[in-house]
This record gives sequence, C-alpha cells and structure tokens, in this order.
Amino acid sequence: MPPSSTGLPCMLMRGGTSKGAYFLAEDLPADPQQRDGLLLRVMGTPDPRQIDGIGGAHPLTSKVAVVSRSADPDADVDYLFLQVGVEAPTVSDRQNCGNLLAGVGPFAVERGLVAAADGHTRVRIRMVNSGSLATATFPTPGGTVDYEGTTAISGVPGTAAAVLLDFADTEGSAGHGLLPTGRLRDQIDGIEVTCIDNGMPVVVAAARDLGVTGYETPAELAADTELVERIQSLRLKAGQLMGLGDVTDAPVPKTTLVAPPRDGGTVSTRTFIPLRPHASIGVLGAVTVATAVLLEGAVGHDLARLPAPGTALGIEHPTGRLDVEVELELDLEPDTGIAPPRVRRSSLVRTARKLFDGTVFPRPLP
Ligand code: NQM
Repeated sequence: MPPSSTGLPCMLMRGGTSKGAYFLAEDLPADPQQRDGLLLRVMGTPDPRQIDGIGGAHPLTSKVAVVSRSADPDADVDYLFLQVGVEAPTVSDRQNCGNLLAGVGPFAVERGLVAAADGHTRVRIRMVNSGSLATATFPTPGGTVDYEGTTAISGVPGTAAAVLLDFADTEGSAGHGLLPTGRLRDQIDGIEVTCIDNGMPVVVAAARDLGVTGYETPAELAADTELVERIQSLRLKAGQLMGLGDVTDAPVPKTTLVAPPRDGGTVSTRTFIPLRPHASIGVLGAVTVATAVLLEGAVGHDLARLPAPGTALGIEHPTGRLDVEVELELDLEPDTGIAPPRVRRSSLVRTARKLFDGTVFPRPLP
C-alpha cells in the first residue's frame, strides 16, 4: 500500500520560532530523491497555501527534521534538517536550522532513541547538514519530557520549558570557513558587506546602505520590491564569492540588514530568508550575526553597542530579541601578526513544544 493510504508516523513540533514535521529516518525512504518527493506531498508543496498538506505556507513553517541514532561516538542522535519550499517544489539540505534543533532532543526522548534522566536530560546532536555538534539540555522530571515552563522567547506567545542549546564547531557550516570570501568585508553592488558563516551563511549589510532604517516591519520590507530585488542581486553575487555557486534556488545565503540597537540590545536586525523577511531571526543566523558584530572591521561592528565581554549579545529583531553567547579566540598568530578569528563556543536558550503526534497522509502520487 502506498504511504498516501498507510500514512507515516510524524510528530509536529514547534521548535523555537519555527514549526516542522519531525520524522524518524527509518520511517522515510532511504533514497533522498524518493524521500524528498514524499516530503513535498506531506507538506502540500508546491502551493502558496500548502492547502493539501501540513506545511504552514511560510518557509518558517515548512520544515522537516529527520532524526536517527548516531554512529558518531560524540553524538547521541543525528539530525538532518530539510527546508521544504512553499511555492517551488524544492527540498534543500543546504542549511541548518537551530530553531527546529530545539525540538530534536525532546523528540529523541519521545521516540525512545535516548533514555531520559530524572531531572534534566542532555542530548548530543550531530547536525548532519554541517557536521557540527550541538548539545540540548531540557527538563525531564520522572524521565518524561516536560514542555511546560516559565521561559518566554520573543516571537512565541506564552511560556514553555527552556531548552538550552550549546554549539561547537559551527564555523564554516557550508564548508568555506568563518569568512568564506577570505575577507572581513567585500563590496558588492557598491555596498559594503560582511560574508560570514558561524552556523549559517549570512551576508551582513548596514540597513542605511540599502536606503532603509532597519526598523521596518517584515510586511513593509516585503512590500518594498526594489529592496527585495537588491537583496537578491547581493546574495547571488555573494553566493559566488562565498563558494556556494549559483544560489538562485538555494535557501542560503541569508541577508541580514543591521542598524543600531533600539531596545537595550546589541544590534538591530532584519533578515531575509532568503528573500522573505524573517518574522524574527534564525538561531544560527543570530549566532552568525553576533559573531560578525564582535569582529572589528566587519559590517555591524561599528553600529553595535557591545556588551561587556562574557555577556550575551542581544540580537534585536522584528518581534523582540534573541540573546546569544558567542566566545571567540582573537589571539594574534605570533608568526604573521594576523588574527584569524576562531569560535570557541556559542549558546542560547529556546523553547519547543509537541503539537501533535500521529500519522500523516501524504497527497497521493498523480
Ligand atoms: O538560523 C530560518 C529559523 C531559520 C533557521 C532561516 C534557523 C537558524 O528561524 O538556525 O533557525 O534562516 O531560514 O528557523
């Protein structure tokens, strides 16, 4: 019987400020082409409303997490993130998602991949898209996941249990290092940009250089078609410079417009993913922008109000603020006197929630 009749086990979860379908790898076809075809039919893509599937008609709610036990001795589970297109029939593994990552630890416990401790459980997660490692720590009183708690994150109503995410080795998630062009700054279309990747390839530009304040709402930015065209031109050229090739159909690089902070944070941001304005900012996107503003000479550094060393950076976004800790090594190399920046670690807090657990029925094949 085809999956459209038998269905597939699936858990829908909110992870941070995103929402996605979580699957065990063993419940999906092993062949990536077959898997992706099935996921398009699960989500209801291509269709701007995703009306015949469970996608939420926006890139932030058209996401999939594929989870399995890990063969890596440093990890408990493997997490593959897949961005499913909305209007276009695309499934991309070219980026991480730190928001869906928040649900991966709880999902692994729910599906019996990891035994929960009584109190808190720590799950070591290999992010298959980039090969980097993350550790998620979340409450499991009595050995079951507790989603309820008192932590509020911007962009999500109410409160829930905190999921602490610690990252290592996020530099160069796309395989071309922290500064993929080899420079702190580049000029593209006459605009100064910093192309950077500390978990997410991002083009950072000052909002004022693109003729906006950087405090517009996502709807205002989306309506500015000339701006969106300039963003597309920037990211297509940046993609080439960053070694990503032709990124016309790729979800990366993202573009983040930065401006001075307005609400007590470090820097204000407006992010395009890759062309739609983000309602907030991605997790690894925020880690990457925070890294840029810490680097003297990078775009954003001069606009930022940097906190005392060792304190979290407040990345302001359209619906609030995401606080991230990033520790860099900025020691000069004795031989060259040059300081290639290295990232020691980063961390932040998210929340996640199980929304439903059941069987999803993909649209039948035509
Ligand atoms: O940057 C959106 C999101 C993301 C990705 C995007 C993310 C991250 O908000 O780690 O979380 O940049 O497409 O979920």
